[in-house]
Amino acid sequence: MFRPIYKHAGRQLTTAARSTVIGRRHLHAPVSFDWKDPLGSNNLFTEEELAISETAESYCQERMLPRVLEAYRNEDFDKKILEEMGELGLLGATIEGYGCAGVSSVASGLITRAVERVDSGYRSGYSVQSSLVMGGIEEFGSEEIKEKYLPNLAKGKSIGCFGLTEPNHGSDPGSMETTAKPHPSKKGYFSISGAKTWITNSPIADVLLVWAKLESTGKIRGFVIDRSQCPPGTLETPPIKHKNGLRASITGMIQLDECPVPKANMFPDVEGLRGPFSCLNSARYGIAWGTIGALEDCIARARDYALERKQFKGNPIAKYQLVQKKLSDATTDAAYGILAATQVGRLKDEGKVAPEMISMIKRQNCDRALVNARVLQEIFGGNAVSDEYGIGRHVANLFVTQTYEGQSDIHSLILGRAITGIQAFC
Ligand code: TGC
Ligand code: FAD
Repeated sequence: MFRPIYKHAGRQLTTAARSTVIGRRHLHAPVSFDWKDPLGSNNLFTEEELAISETAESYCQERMLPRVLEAYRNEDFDKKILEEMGELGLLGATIEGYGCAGVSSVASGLITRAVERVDSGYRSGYSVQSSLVMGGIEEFGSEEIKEKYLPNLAKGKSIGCFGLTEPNHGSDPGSMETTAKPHPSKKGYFSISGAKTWITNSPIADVLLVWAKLESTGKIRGFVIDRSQCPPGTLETPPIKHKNGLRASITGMIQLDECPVPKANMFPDVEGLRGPFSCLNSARYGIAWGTIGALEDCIARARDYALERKQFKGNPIAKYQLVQKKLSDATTDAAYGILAATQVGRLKDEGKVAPEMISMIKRQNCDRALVNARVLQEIFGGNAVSDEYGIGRHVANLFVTQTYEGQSDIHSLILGRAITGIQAFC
């Protein structure tokens, strides 16, 4: 009643082809292990994806990395970085048209990984611009809005921010208080009032994608607010200073006081949380790639350090088993993380991705990156405390990545709901 497996194996192949395949298996030269790509994920990428990754990695290592230490110390985001990324076609890279490159989701993941290998703060600026703002406008904006804003956002000539979180509503954005109602004196305009907080790029943003409840329906709608069109006193974006993580990124509030916004700037066809969460799907997917880039940088730094630092009879600390275990754990989690993100990226482009898959890789990769980075930090001993070794910066940043775009426990609940069918949020 059971079919022996040799009858299935090679079923689609002719006998001759099958014996060639089997023969080839034996002819393969032994493959050496590459600690930088432990499970050979590079074999899963197309030539185009590998070329895009190389461009992004070269730019990030040659142009971004030299700036990051000072930027982090001074809590300073150099907005020219977005312009440089725009020149290379890296912004909104999956979008077709409007000056964007139209690459695969895996290619965009590889870009994100390259950026976050340098710093999560730079990746944050990049993700907000590309996935949350450009992605949102591309998915939900009218043609007029797309043509007006996407080309300059793609060049990094204008900067975007995404306002969902409020002072009283973070994990639960559905309870937001920001409202939009018909403007009392400007026909064809809404008047938007409310406050958003912890908003990446807000102090320097030209284009603010803000989510607010329409007073008449109580439904959440998306509004593209153009700073240049806001009368004085109706829009303020004060920075939030003295952060202890993500210091190379700029973060602030959005304060709206009866801000007039043209009705044409409201996303016409999407209402409810589906709007912001659809944008978040892409951004969360990107974070899953990015955090592994940060972890890979921690691994490379820790490995170099462990090979150079000598303790006890002149032995490099890399000789000791406990140190090796730390490197093995981190390298394994990084390799698994890339495979999972690649799989979800492929499914995304085939239209076969469920949001819970994205929750799974966002949660897992952020958590594993943070845990492993924190353990690798121990390899540096006292030097871990010096910012010049870079590891402490990644650890502080990775705490933030585990918190924003849905804190990890929230993603556990999203997964728990999908697994059990029972809602645990409230
Ligand atoms: P819930 O009942 O689950 O859903 C409400 C509506 O939204 C739809 N939906 C989705 N649609 C598309 N993609 C998704 N991932 C979706 N998730 C939900 C859902 O189908 C439903 O649609 P409809 O048409 O039936 O109304 O809503 P809930 O209020 O129970 O949600 C609970 C919860 C916890 C899942 C949600 O609120 C949540 O995810 N909270 C986390 C908040 C969050 O992620 N905030 C991110 C702020 S932005 C940010 O952090 C940017 S940082 C960027 C950087 O610097 O890199
Ligand atoms: P809370 O919602 O108050 O949660 C606090 C804790 O309680 C968390 O551990 C959470 O998991 C837990 N918790 C809450 N509810 C439950 C529950 N039902 N069950 C179990 N545990 C629960 N937002 C934007 O809109 N745009 C941005 O660009 C942006 N950029 C950011 C940049 C930085 C540097 C930071 C730090 C945040 C940014 N955020 C942004 C906000 C971010 O998305 C929120 O901080 C995040 O969603 C968590 O919300 P909260 O801080 O209000 O925490």
